[in-house]
Amino acid sequence: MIVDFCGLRLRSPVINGSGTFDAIAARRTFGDELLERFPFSAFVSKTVTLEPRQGNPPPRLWESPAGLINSIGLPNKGLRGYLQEDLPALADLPVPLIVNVMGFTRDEVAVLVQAFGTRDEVAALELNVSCPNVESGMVMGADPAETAALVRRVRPLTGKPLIVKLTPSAPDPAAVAAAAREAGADAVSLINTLRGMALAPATGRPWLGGVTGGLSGPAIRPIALAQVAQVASRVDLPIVGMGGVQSGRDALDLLESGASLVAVGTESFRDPAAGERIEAELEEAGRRRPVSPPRTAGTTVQAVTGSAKSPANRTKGDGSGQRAYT
Ligand code: RRO
Repeated sequence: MIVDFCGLRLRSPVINGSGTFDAIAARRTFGDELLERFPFSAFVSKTVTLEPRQGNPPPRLWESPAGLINSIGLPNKGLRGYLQEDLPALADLPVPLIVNVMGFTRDEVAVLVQAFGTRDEVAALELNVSCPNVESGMVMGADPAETAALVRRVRPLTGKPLIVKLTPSAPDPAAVAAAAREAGADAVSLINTLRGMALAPATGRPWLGGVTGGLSGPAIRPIALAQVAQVASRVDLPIVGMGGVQSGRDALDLLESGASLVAVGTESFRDPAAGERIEAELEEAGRRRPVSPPRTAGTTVQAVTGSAKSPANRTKGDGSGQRAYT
């Protein structure tokens, strides 16, 4: 299932959703076995901001009947700490590294894109314009014009692929995707979480320290499917589809709806090896129900050639947009 995504050659279409798999902690826990059997074909980092952040006060998680509400609040070491401590560790991973960045102003994002966009360890950048857990409550990616202005500002700063992570809360996510494309984005990823809330049973007061949080997991899968299909039908850009993927069938559904890659998120909290399982299930499901040719240029999925365990190589794709799923 070799995939060519924006010039990155990946062993399969299955990657992780930002912030849902801590590769550095997993390396400490599983040792070199993690490198030999890395569960995803590319690794997407947790969001990095310019300055270090503590994140939101606890509690930060609430399990709902079919999902998870998080109010993590972007804890991270900031650009400097990330470059010094995390980037060298992540450069050891056997798959391409996609760094997810977020800023509170366009200038902040520009500094981050410039810094990561010139590093050999980084294969691509994901612009997070969709975090639901910031104090201002403002989400840049809800507005097509704001999103376009951001992409236009940072596009000249790197030759690496720029993926824009969309919010499901935009009135018209396809309009935001179209604006991102016009401004020079190479791909979009969707969906981020949906704002939700839970009350503590004992007090009737909000459970989460951040009061509200982002809902993920199977509860949002139908929304993801609908939004991916809508963006795919209106915008000619490769899509990373995500939202409640738990099985190869779920992944296949997103691919059939127009995604070129699929990201596994909440399921990795339950099973850190979920990516590997879903990759195997997808291969099997794809044999039974082949994916129709894509409507999107810039992505190629080829027949299985060789071991799924072999490290992904980075090569430029031919952008032919042909896809055969066998
Ligand atoms: O850190 C978070 O609270 C968070 C982020 Br950056 C995001 O993009 N989506 C989410 O559900 N939580």
